[in-house]
This record gives sequence, C-alpha cells and structure tokens, in this order.
Amino acid sequence: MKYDHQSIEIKWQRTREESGAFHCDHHSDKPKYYVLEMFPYPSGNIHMGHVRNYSIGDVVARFKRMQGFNVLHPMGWDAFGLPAENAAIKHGTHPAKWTFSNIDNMRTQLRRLGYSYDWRRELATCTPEYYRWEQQFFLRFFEKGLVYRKQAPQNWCPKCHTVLANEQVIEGLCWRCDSAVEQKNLTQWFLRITDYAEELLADLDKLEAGWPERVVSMQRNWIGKSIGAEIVFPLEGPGGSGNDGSITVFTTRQDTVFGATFMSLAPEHPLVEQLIDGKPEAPAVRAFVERIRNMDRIVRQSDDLEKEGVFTGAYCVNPFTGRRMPIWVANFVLAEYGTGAVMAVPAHDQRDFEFARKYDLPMQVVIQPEGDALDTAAMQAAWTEAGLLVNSGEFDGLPNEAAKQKIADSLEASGKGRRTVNYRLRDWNISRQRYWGAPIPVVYCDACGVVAEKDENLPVLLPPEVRTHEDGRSPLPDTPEFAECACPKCGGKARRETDTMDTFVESSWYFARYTSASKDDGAFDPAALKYWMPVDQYIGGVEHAILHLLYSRFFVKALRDCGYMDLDEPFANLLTQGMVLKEGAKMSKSKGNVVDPTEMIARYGADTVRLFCLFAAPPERDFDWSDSGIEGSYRFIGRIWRLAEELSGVLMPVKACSATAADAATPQGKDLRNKEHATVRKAGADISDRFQFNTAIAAVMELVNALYLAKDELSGDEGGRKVLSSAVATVLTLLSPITPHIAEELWASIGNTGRVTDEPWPQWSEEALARDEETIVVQINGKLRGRVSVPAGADAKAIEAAALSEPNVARHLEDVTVRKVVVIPGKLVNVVVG
Ligand code: ANZ
Ligand code: ZN
Repeated sequence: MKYDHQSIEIKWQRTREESGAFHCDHHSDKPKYYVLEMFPYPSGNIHMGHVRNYSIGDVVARFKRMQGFNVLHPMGWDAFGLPAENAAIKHGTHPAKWTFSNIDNMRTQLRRLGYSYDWRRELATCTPEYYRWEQQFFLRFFEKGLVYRKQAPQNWCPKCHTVLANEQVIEGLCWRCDSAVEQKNLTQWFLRITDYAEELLADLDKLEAGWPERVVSMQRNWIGKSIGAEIVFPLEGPGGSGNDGSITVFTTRQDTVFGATFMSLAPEHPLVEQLIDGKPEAPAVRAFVERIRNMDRIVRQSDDLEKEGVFTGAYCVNPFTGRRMPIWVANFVLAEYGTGAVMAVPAHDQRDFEFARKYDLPMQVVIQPEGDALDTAAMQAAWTEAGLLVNSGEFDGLPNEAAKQKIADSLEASGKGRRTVNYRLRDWNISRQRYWGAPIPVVYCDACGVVAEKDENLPVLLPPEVRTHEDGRSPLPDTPEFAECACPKCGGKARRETDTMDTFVESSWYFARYTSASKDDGAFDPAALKYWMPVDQYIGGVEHAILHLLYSRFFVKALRDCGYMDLDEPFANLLTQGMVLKEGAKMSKSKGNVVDPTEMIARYGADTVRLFCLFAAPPERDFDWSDSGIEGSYRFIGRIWRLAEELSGVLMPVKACSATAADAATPQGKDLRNKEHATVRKAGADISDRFQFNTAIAAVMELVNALYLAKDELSGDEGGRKVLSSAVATVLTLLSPITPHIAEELWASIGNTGRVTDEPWPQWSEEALARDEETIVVQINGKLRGRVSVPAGADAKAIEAAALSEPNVARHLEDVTVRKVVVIPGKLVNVVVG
C-alpha cells in the first residue's frame, strides 16, 4: 500500500481532536507539567521558525504525557499590534477583520501539523474577554502607585507613530520596523518596574538552573546594578561661603574622592541654569547644552564619543580635601543615570583623563599601584586598577577595596554622603499612540483631574468603527464616541485617555490566563492557577531575552503583590531555540529564500516536516533547511512504512518492550531485544536531558536498521515473531511524540487496541541490556577478517588475545609484522600490520 500521508494525517488529526485527547484539567492526581511555546503574532501565515518552535514543544508535551504527567499545552494569539493597523490602511479593511482572518488561517495550519493543544483554552489578546482583565490590573496598579504618569523625553518611532520602551530600541532602531528612533517630550504612563529591580536581579539566581546562561546574564546586565555611594559637594557661593546649595554625585569609586579635581554635569542637569545665571560663560554654555540635547542618544552613549565640555564659571568644594573644583558641563554625562553629576577623577577614570588633558584641568593621583609611582605628567592613560591609597589623608596606605568601605563609613558618619545602589533599568513606558491596542482605563476631567475608570465600567471597549488616517496616526483622538466621556467621579464632561497599552503588556500574563482561559468573572481561577503555574518548560526565540521575558517576570511579581497570584517567577525552565536558515541566511521575502511549511506539508506530510525540524540539529542551534535533509527524513518514514508492510502477517499486537528473555532465545533474538532496550534507554535519556531529539531519533533509526537485518531470521518462529513485534511497537511508541500520525496509523494496522500516543513511555530493563557474551569485530588494516565472542565486559588484554587467535585472523597474520593492536572494548579490534 502506498504511504498516503495526506489522508492518514488528516484522519488522525480529526480522530484525536474529536475525542478531546489533549484536553486537560487541574482536577487530577497526576503530577502536572505545563509546556508552553511563545504565542505567535497573527501575521498571516505560519513560517518554518514557528514549525520548529511548536514541534519542539509538542514533543515535550507528548513525551511528558507518556511519562504520566498531567500536561497543559495551550496555544493562542498575540493579536494586538501595529501590522493590523497598517494592513487596514493598505487594504481598506478593519484591523479586527484582518487579525481574525489571519488567526483562522494560522489555526488551520497549526491543526494540519497535528500539535497536541488543548484548543478549548485558545485565546486572542485583542478580545474584550481578554483585555478587560488587563484594564483591571491597571486599576489595581494605579491604586498601588505601580503605574504613574510623567513627562520625559521618550523614544519615538517616526514610522510607527508611537513611543517605544527602552527595551524596544535595539541599537538605536525601532524593534519592529528598524527606523532610527528619535526623542520626543511627552507625558506617558509608566509601570514602576524599577521598584522590582532588586528582586528581578536576585531571582535570576534561582533561574540559573533552568535558563540559558546567556539569557540570565543579558538580564543581569540590563538591570545593571552598581554599588557605590552618593557624595555631596557644597557649591561655592560668590563669597566662597559654600552656603548656596550643593551637587550630589553618584560614584562607584568613593575610594578616589581625594582625587576629584573638577565636577562634570549632564547638559540637562537642573542646576546648570542657576549656576550660569548672570555669568559671562552663560551664552557659550547655553549653546553647548542646546547642541548636545539635540544629539542622537545612541551616539551620545557610545564609547568612542569625542569628549567635549564647557566651563560654567562656577565652583564647588571637595568635602575631603577642601579643594576648589571647577564645574563643567560634559557631553558624556547622562541626565537619566545616577544623579546626572560626576565627580571627575582624571587620574583614575579614562573619560575624565581624556577630558582633563583636552581642557588642561588638574589631575591628582590617589591610587598607587604597588611597587610603582605614578607621575601625572607622564601618564598616558588613567590608572583604573587596584592599588594603595596615597594623598588621601587618614586613608593613606589602605588597599583601595578596603578604602571604599572606610570612606563610605566616613561619609555616613560625617553626613557628607551615604552608601547607595543604582540600576540601569528604567521604568516601562506602556503608552502607545495607536488604535489597535487595549485602551488605558483612565479619563481626564477638568474638575477632578486624572481619574481611573471604575471597575464596573470595564471593559473600556475599543470603538469598532474608526476613520483611519492615511499617514498612520492613531484615529482614537478624533473619534468622539470614544474620546468624549463622562467623568467616573463627578459625572461631568471628560476626555478619555486615547493612548493604548504596549502590546508587551498582553504577553506579560497570557501564560497565566491559559490556566483558566474561559473564566468570565475574574482573570484567573485561583485553584487552576495554583495547580498549573509556573510554566515548567517555556520555549521561544532568544530575541526575547530581555523584552518579553523581563516584562513577564516583573508582571508576575506585580500581580502577586496585588493579590492575584502566589508566585514569584513565571517560567521555571527556558529553552531558546535556534533559527531555521536557508543556505546559511535567515529566511526572508526580500531574499526570496523562504521555505513555506504549507508546501512542504503538501509534498511530504506533517510527520516528515516535524521529523526534519527535530532531527536536523539540537534545539538550541540554528540549522539549514535543505532539500536533501527533508528527503532523508521522508525516506526514513518510508522505511518504517515498508518494514511494517513486509512484516504484515508476522507482527502481532503487543506493547513496547513486551518480548521476554524466553521469547528471545536465539542469538539474533537476544541481540534485537537487547538493541530494543538500549534504544529505549538512550532515547529517553536524550529527550529528558536537554531535549536532544536528534540523537534520540538517530537511536531509533539504528533500531530500524537492526529490525531490517533480523527480520527474515526471526519471522520463522513464535518467539522470534514476538521479539520483532515488540521491537516494532517500541519504534512506533518512541516515534509517536515526533511523528504521531504514521505511528498511530501503523499501530492500528498491526491490530493494537487504543492509541499509541496514549501509551506510556516504554521501560527498559537491566536484564535485557545485560549480555553474557559480546561479539567483537576483528579487522586487519581496517578490513573485516572475523568475529569473536568474548564474555561481556572482558578487558582489552583478553579481547586482544581472543581476536588474534581467531583462525581466519591468525592465518592473515602469519607472514606479516603486527605494528599495533587497537582494542575498542565491546566493539572492535583493529590490527595494524606492515
Ligand atoms: C568617580 C569615579 C572615579 C568613577 C573613578 C569611576 C572611576 P557604573 O558602573 O556604570 O554604575 N557616572 C555616574 N553617573 C554618571 C552619569 N550620569 N553619566 C555618566 N557617568 C556617570 O558607573 C559608575 C561611574 O560612572 C561613577 O563612578 C561615575 O564615575 C560615572 F576612578 O565616579 B565614577
Ligand atoms: Zn517603528
């Protein structure tokens, strides 16, 4: 019979779905296992990257199910976002229509791949049934002060007509469209993720066991904790009195304070105007500040930025040395970091060193490397390494690490400063000037000010009809039905917030909603949430190492603190899968190298496509899509199909690993049974340990080869048939998570009852693996010359002796000189002769 993958696959997809085979429930005595792949944006079609991602997740889900876990494996749609609006403008449709028709199409494509989802839990984030809970979270955050409004310069994408969070600016470009990001001063809503900086950092230690090291360290760097001190520098008034206020700096090097010879302020520092007021330097300073403010932020933050500055004409005083320090404005000092002011220590900081050389500012060595004496006149660069303190009063002679502590103590005792910690992480701007997003549930009332919506007024629905703007601006501000509203407090005329939420807000909690996706009187069913969370295995692309994965971690902690859940971290284990490339390059329409999954499924079937995605490489690694690769997978499936066909009438309906030692009485029977059990052991270990599906599949391929070699000899008697049947059952059972359709089809055709995908994962036994004798192949100069049997576990000496005395081998060695004997215990002896 021909292998008709189309009809076989569609038949089993229907059967399994109609029987609700993958529905799950939290009322269960089994241990739970929650496996989740990052949900897709409904852009139109499934691409090969999705197929790889979801195939990995599906094998994990099915494998855990076979191991006896109660498995939750859901799928849904990250359905708000800009492409829907752009498509709507281009094609004159509504974003909702475009989105839902894409969802329908992509759902069909996923079904055709045979994934074991509990489709009852499907969700789309653009529905009010979903986003109403997000609006409720917003209200709780608002009450707790976890969300607030502020005006600040923001990242603005001119093409997307919206602001972007810092995490969404990748090397100065918009994460979505690669346009250069500009700065724009706007009043926006922020989530106070910085309140959680310390916890987000500390909990990374717990994630180290289950997350890739690279992702953990990227998050650590992004949060960017710096331990140091704040030091207060009194300003020198016109009369040198020091009573005219002060400048506070943040430093990680308080041990160098005696070497601070001038002060550098950010151009945006609020004191600048006051300091230059009435001074002759004022015009030059204003011009400089204006020029730097307009500079691209990324250029400004780059290491190779040419250091520039301007003197303000004002001075402050070093509180430790009493020295007068000129105050400069410098282009490399950032307003948003620390206090926006830096005590400049040119002898020990490279930026300050370059700045001091350029503007001829004083330099003072305060850290001396042991056994050397730095001379400021001769220094070519700042000394930034460790050393002993000099020119530092009572602290002289201390190693600088110890001095850090002593000087911090002194700061706190004298009131000149204090220990402090700084983070790079900034609060998360969640306002977006877009239509296709969740409305922010806030109104502005002339009488009452900023007023949060009432719970009973949720959801704040997006208006279904809007007039889109050709230039891509959001239509919401000019949609009176939406924008004009009543104040929830005084009932008077008010205006609704017309910004919508960043779509990364929706993806920060969808994983928790799956546990109770259809609940309509609350965001989560507490019992279901408690049972299923955290996600045991999360799988997705490494491009989310910071963005989505950091936001989700924060969101869970914030929801916990609002009483929604009792959970610290959402994802216990994370797998970041590699990309599917074509000829070494990322697949893209512009390169014309896209391989369409639908076409591949039509030609080879879903099982072959799944198999290839899993066999081509370990999951974390990139792999190249190749015709020969997919052909190879197709041939392997054909080989299994033919094996079952050739053995029809021989095979009987039995379970994996069911043949007994008595069934396997002949040497061939024994060997095959042994191979069967060894394959189960290897495949199980490879999948459990780091999801090495490729080597697990290779092991099953070897078992299939062994079946082909043994089948004729074993078909003759009852015991042999039993051994063959058991090994075939094992092949089908082990392959069922990977290629479920053909496994199910052949399982049924052999006459088995039940479904192979409902079978338990097979158990290997020590007894079957143990061998009393091993066959060793003997080669001379790489040519096969004989086989010998030795006791299992024999040592190299014994194996060599047996090999050399084998009659045929001995004959070939008669007139030659043996140069070397290589023994690989359990396998082979190679005699090198000359
Ligand atoms: C004095 C000093 C002496 C410093 C020395 C370094 C070496 P991280 O580790 O990144 O936190 N700094 C502080 N605020 C700044 C700002 N807003 N813009 C630019 N630079 C700023 O770096 C902390 C160090 O960066 C601080 O320690 C400060 O320079 C500088 F030998 O203070 B240091
Ligand atoms: Zn953009």
